[in-house]
This record gives sequence, C-alpha cells and structure tokens, in this order.
Amino acid sequence: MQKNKTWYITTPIYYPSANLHIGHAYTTIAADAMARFHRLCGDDVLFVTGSDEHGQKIAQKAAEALRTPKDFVDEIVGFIQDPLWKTLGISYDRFIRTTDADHIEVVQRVFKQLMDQGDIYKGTYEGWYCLPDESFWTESKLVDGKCPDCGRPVERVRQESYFFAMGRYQQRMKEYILAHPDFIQPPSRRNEMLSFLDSGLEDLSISRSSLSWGIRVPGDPQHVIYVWFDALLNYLTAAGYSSPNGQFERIWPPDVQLVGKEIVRFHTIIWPIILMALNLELPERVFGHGWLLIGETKMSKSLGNAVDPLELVEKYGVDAIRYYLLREVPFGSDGNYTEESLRLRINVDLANDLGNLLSRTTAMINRFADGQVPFLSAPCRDIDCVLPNLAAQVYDDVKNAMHRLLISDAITQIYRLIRAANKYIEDRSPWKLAKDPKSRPELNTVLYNLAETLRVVSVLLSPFLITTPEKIRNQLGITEPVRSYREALFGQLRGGEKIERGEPLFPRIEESSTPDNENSRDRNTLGRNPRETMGPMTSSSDPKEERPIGEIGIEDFQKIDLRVGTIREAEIIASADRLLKLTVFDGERERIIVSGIRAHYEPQELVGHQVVLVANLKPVKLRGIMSEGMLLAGSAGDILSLIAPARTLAEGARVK
Ligand code: ME8
Repeated sequence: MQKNKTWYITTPIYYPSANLHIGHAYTTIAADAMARFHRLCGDDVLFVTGSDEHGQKIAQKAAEALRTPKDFVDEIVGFIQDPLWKTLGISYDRFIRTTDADHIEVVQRVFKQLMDQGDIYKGTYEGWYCLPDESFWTESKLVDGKCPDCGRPVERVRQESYFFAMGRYQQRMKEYILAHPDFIQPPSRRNEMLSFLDSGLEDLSISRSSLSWGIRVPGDPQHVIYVWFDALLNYLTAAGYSSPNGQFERIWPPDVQLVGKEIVRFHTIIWPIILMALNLELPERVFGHGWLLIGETKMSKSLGNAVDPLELVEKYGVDAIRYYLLREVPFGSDGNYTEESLRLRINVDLANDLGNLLSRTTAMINRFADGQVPFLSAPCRDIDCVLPNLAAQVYDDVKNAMHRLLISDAITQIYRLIRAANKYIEDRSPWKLAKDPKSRPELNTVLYNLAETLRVVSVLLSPFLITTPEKIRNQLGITEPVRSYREALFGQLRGGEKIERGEPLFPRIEESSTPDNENSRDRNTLGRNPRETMGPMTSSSDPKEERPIGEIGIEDFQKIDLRVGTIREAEIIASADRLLKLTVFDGERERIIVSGIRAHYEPQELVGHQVVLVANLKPVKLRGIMSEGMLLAGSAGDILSLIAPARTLAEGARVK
C-alpha cells in the first residue's frame, strides 16, 4: 500500500559562528511544537534542522580563533546538538550539516545539472558583499551605502564568478506567488516579495574564488560555491535527494519552512527559482516569523545583546521557556524579550492559572473523594456542561490554529479552557457541595469534570511543553503517555484513578529568589520608554508600591471624571510588549486608551467587557498612539484585574 506523504517541516540551518541565542531557539521550538502536533495527529513527520557551516564569515571566525574551519564548527555544532537542542527538547529527525557527505554530493550534482542545462554560466562579478548576511548587492539596492537587509557596512568585491540565471525566472516566480496565496506567509511578507520582484531580478553570483572554505565547483576547483546556494539545498539533501529510492518522492515538497523575516527573500525567491530550474515542486508554505527584540533592536550574535537559552532554562526550567517563547509573541510579529515579562508569564499563566488548577483539583479529590477520581455520571445542571462543551470547541480551535501556524493563538485557546475550569471551581464551590450528603452526585460530577479537563489540557499542551503534561497526568494517576490528539476529546478519563499529589507544577518566582534580576532586568529592557512601564491605575497590595496618601476632601475626588465604558476592540502593539491598544466606547464616542495590561489579558478576551475609565485625564502619546484616558484596575501580587461594574450599566454612567 502507498504510504501517505510525509509531513516535512524545516528550520533555517544556523551559522555555527558563535553559540546560538533565544532567537534561534524561538524558531526551532516553534518548529518542534508543530512537528510534535503533527505526530500526535498521526502524520508521518520529518523535522529537519541543522547548521550552515561554509562561507567567509565562518572562515574568518575560525581564523580569529586560530582553528581550522572544520575544527571550529565541529565544536559549536556539537554544543548545539547537545546540550542546547537536547535540553530544549527539540525532537528533530535529522540534524543536517552542510559538511555532510550526502549534502556535498547533492550540491555538486545540482550545480552540474544547472550548468549543463544553461542556468549557470561563468562571468565577472562586480558589486557589494555583506559579510554578516553573506549576501551580494548591486549598487542600486544599497540603502545609504549599506546592506538593505541589516544596515551594516558592505565590502566591494570584484572577481570571476559563476552566475545563476535567475533573471529569466522573474515573471514565472511572480505568477507563482500570485497564484498561490498561501505560499508566503504572513501576507505582509508576500507583498514585500512581490515588490522586490517588481524592482527587477538580477542573475545571482554563486561562486567565490577568493575563498577556500566551501564546496568546490565541479570541474573548476578554483571556485567554491556561494554559501547561500549551498545552504538552501540542505532541504533537498535532508529529504533524501541524493539516494533516489522512493523516499524523496514521498517527502517532497516541504509542508512548512519556518524562517526569520530577514531571510524570507532567500527562501521565497532564490530557493523556489532553484527548484523551478530543477523542475521540482515548490514548498507549500514559507512562514517568515518576526524577531525577538531587546528594546528596539533585534537580538543578534553580532550585536552582543544575545540571551543564552541554557541560562534561562537553568533558572526557570525548560517548559517555562518554551511556553514563554511560544505564547508571548503572536507568531509572525516582532516581540520584545524581557526577563520581567517571562517571570510574569510563569507566575500568572503557569503557576497561578495552570498550577493552581491542578493542585486545587487534586486536593479536593483527596479531601472529598478519598483520593480517587469519581466515575463519570450524567451532568447535574447546565453549568456542568460548560467544560465538556468548551473542551470540544477548544479541540477544534487549537487544531485550526495549528494548521494556520498560529501557535500563540493555539495556546490562548487552551487557556480559555484552563481559565474556565478555574471559574467552574468558584461557580460550583465543591466545598459547599461536600457539606450536604444529598449533593454527592453533584460533587462527583464537578470533581470528574475538573480532573477530566486537566487530562484534556495535558493532551492539548503536549506539543508545546515537554515535561508538564506528564507531571499533570502522574498527579491524576494516569500512567500512559499521550499518544494521539484525539485523546483531547472530553470524556475519556475512566474514573477510579488514584491521585498522586506532587510538587507544584511551577513554583512562583519571587523577586528575592532571583538575586541577579535587577541586573538582568536592566540588560533586558533597554530602550524602553519609561512611560510604558506604567500600568493602568492600580490599587496595590504590594507594600513596596504603597505610597502614603494624605486625606483628600470629596471635592478632590470629584475632580476625577470616572465613567463606565465598554471595550469594543483590543489590539497588540507590535513594538510594546506590555501594552494593549483599546477602543473604548464611553457613551458618547469611541476613545483610544493604551493600557499596560498586556501581560494579564489576551486582547480577544477583553472585547465586550465593561470597564471604569478616567475620562478627564490629559491625553498622552504612548508609542506614537494618543491615549485618551486610563482604566481602573486592582492588583494583588502578580494578579491584576480590571475593575468593572458588578451589574451592566449604560455606557457613560458616572462612577462616584
Ligand atoms: O541566516 N528573533 O543563519 P543564522 C527571532 N545560515 N529569530 C531569530 C533571531 C531573533 N532575534 N535571531 C536569529 C542564517 N533568529 C543562515 C540560514 S537557511 C538555508 C540559512 C533565527 O544563524 C531566525 O530563524 O543567522 C533567523 O532566520 C535565523 O535564526 C538566522 O540564523
């Protein structure tokens, strides 16, 4: 029987010029989550990552370290595989190195084929070269005399070179992009590439004679093949292009190629044109995700602002880091990295919402049901259907989000279920039901629903987190690992499982337990506008934040125009990780309020909610947006809650 097509996903292959940072981990963890999700769905997955080892930049770094290039890369690549990817739980099927024998064979074979068919010719290259990006530029494409991609200085190059005749494919490439709306994602990158194509496509210099660290041009050993031409072909090698035994046909083309936005051009113009020339199918989707920023600047090896993933794992644990990277930034947008926002995610989402749900549920089953999950019984009231119904919706929503590569949306959906379960505890107050023996069936239903929701959550979270799902299951007395996404359907817990309470899933990070956090905070929140660290108006229970306030008269209080409003829209501000842009209707008009509540609320959960706003606050510009007012919120420790009227009121109602 013919096997199904392999689901093939790739990351860029990284330069082993220095240790990798959390930007590289971000792409790789995202690909890992997708690979794990597809494996759970029963797909035959091929997940490839690797290292891009040739080229001038590596040769130079090796020379500076007084090592041969191969020695130099061997050490860094060894480190990337273990401990880096191993610690982060990267479940790749192949780690490809461009120094691997099968890859060298593929590159030389492709070069020769394209040469034989006239797509490669010899000429003289004169132009500019950006060393950090290893990219060629003509004079007209430079911006202020610098590399248009990264803004760094370029060097003049003049040498005999082989050229790839890309220009002749310009029209075909454009037609392909137009006919395949899903090929380049997200759509903004697609538009950028279309205008790049419109600005004209020159033939590409694909060999260097001034360098020896690379794959030799077949039949002309004076030349080595350009590092990007070599690197892009890794995706063919890893799919088995060198050994035609039917395997390649089953794998090709890639289903998803994840790349950072700065290399979308290589992957959606040069790479597909090579494939067109080889008469091979193009990848289904190339997704150009955004950057992790430190302040306003991209985190990068060469800028010296890199954060080491292993240090973070040591401090906070692997699942906290995976969760933060996958959840914090909507996939596709840029996002600021700060250690402060990482700690908030741990305390609020992981320790509070998820960890407490597990510990409250297991404690109540111990106390009210002799430590055994009660058996499933018919729902007692409508409210007992809330979790099963929501779980069914979330099952579909997570699946849809993952098929659209929207990882942080998928996790947000899972959190709808987690938060609903916490609310269900409050709504059903099992401790009250336990007081009346007649309420036993109701109590059992409630406890079963909570345990089952946690089991479902353990399945849903398992592409994203690698140790937590098992810990949840162990505490619920489930011994089997998660095997299939279908296990996330509600109602499969048998009942009778023995609770094994354990350590808290995520211990809260107290300020004092991170003695160096002041330093790291300084390091990681560079360039922030100090106004943006301002939260909404809060009443704080944190003694550090309490300021003595003298008495005021009623006339002082009356100066504040407090009104009820409804949030109509809520959006993330790409360049500000703590802020949300809210459109609030105040009874008369819609006003924009920029509020520092991003770490506490997802935009979509706010829409439709009533709030109390300070209507006569002088407008202020935050991140270029005029903010006209402020929302009231209260906070206790890390929990922050917007203040809303206890009953719905007409918008514009005075609060006094
Ligand atoms: O470009 N934020 O390798 P590279 C998010 N060898 N992602 C980031 C990031 C950041 N601040 N910094 C790096 C190369 N990345 C080539 C690729 S592929 C045939 C050849 C991630 O070591 C992101 O995926 O410079 C980016 O595209 C990649 O690392 C660049 O890694």
